Amino acid sequence: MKKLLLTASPVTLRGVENFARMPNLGLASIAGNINRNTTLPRVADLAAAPGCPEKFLMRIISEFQPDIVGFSAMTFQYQNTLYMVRKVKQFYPDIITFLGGYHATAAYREISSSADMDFFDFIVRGEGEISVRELIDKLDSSGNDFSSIAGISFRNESGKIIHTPERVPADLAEISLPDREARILSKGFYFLGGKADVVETSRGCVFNCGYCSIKCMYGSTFRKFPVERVIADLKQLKANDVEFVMLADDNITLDPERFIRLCCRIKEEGLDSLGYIIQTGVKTLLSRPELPEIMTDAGMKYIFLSLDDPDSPAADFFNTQEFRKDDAFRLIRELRSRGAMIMGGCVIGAPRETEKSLMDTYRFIGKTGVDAVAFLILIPYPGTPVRASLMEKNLITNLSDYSRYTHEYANIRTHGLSSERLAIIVERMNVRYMFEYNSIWRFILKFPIHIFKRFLVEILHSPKRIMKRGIAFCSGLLSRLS
Ligand code: B12
Ligand code: SF4
Repeated sequence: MKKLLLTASPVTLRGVENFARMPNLGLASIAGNINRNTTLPRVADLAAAPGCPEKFLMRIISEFQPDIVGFSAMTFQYQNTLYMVRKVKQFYPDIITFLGGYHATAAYREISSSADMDFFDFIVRGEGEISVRELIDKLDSSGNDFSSIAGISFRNESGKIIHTPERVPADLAEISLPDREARILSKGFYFLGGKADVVETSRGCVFNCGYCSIKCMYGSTFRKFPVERVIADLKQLKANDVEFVMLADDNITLDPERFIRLCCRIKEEGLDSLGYIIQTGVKTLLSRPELPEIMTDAGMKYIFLSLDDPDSPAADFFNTQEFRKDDAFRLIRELRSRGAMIMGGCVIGAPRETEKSLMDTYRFIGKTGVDAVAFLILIPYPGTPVRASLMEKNLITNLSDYSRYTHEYANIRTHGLSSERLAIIVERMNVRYMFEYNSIWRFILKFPIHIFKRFLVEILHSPKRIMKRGIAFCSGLLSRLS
């Protein structure tokens, strides 16, 4: 029997943590799909670790004594993951280490050709459920030839790096439910103060937004889990007193017929008492006029809406979805009148954007009436089309310090705006929006206790940041009053 410890990175963004901390679903899904006769899995999502996450990890390892430790990392988390895997290999050289997730999948060539590969025995690219099962079964057998396992990279016995062919995306009907019982840390995950978890209903997206990492993981596919499997998963969460469920789908309304069927089944099963957080775009939401009513009736009331300005010079460069602005205004009005809270996301930083075009985008978002917005500076993630294009134009100002690949930093410039200028403009847009369009008061009034608690956490953890924000807050307030 092999003991498998799967870990998710403790590095999170304060801005995100202020409203949500979601447990990692991918690791629970791997745990739910390994061979129980050969493997005992545990999942440690270090985002919720008490005290120092690195010390916590070492304690878990000394108690659980795993044979294999797996690390999951998004791009901005990779540097910290590297630090942790080094520690693990230093103290436990016999432990076999896996790296998986988005960064591993997008940047496996870069990682495997660097000294980092000394610390990872295997990189698992793409979906992990079947690769990990096959890999552990192979480790258990006497053979040392891993080249028959699709979607992995490793050093063979003669030291040569082998990348096996890509794994064909799995038939989702064959993926078993996630094993959330395998989680060592199950407390400390929330959405706006309520207990939260994550469920998938589909994987992938067929659009081609140039900044999106999804193609690296799933190619251009859209696969659906059977609706009854989703219902069974949701029932388990409801029985465990979960209040909010993030549906992890990239674009849940891509197939409107199926989405409607799902909403109806949620209602029929009384699962509409849960609050659902979904991600979608204007174009697919507009595809059926009855969608706003059906989805809000089913409890899908927290909507991350991709709201890239269709008239901005960014639209062509990012290749985002086209829609008519009037339709977007009408859609958002209707969703809000049905009790939905809409958080718009708008990526900016295309080469031809100027201060004037950014201001036009700002006004457009203001006119939509969304409850909140995040103006996000484009991140040139490895493996995305925009990275290649911006590299050609020499517009990436930080190519390799991935710890800064969060929307808090500008890692690019435009033809007319330096990184520093872009960062200042975007910070101002985000703060000004809260006051000019009153979104800050809507949140304070709706979730006063949660916001007060997060404010205290911020003061304790990052007094400097809170002071900076406080100054921005006061200047925003003053400009609102003047
Ligand atoms: C849910 C979600 C969130 C949630 C929760 C995140 C969490 N706890 O995991 C929230 C809303 C909090 C969130 C926030 C952010 N997210 Co997010 N998020 C997602 C989303 C939509 C779903 C993740 C998911 O559950 N997928 C389903 C599971 C089953 O798949 P999976 O996680 O990929 O895991 C599989 C494989 O990757 C692999 N695998 C993963 N880990 C490991 C480890 C090992 C050892 C192995 C072998 C295999 C393996 O096997 C798993 C099973 O097949 C993805 C897009 C997507 N569809 O995946 C974006 C995504 C992961 N997020 C992304 C980003 C950028 C962010 C933010 C930085 C955005 C921001 N504006 O600030 C923040 C940072 C959050 C933070 N930690 O502070 C990017 C990552 C890009 C990158 N290259 O790193 C993605 C890919 C979105 C995108 N389309 O570009 N996010
Ligand atoms: S619609 Fe969303 S998930 Fe699909 S490619 Fe664009 S950003 Fe990615």
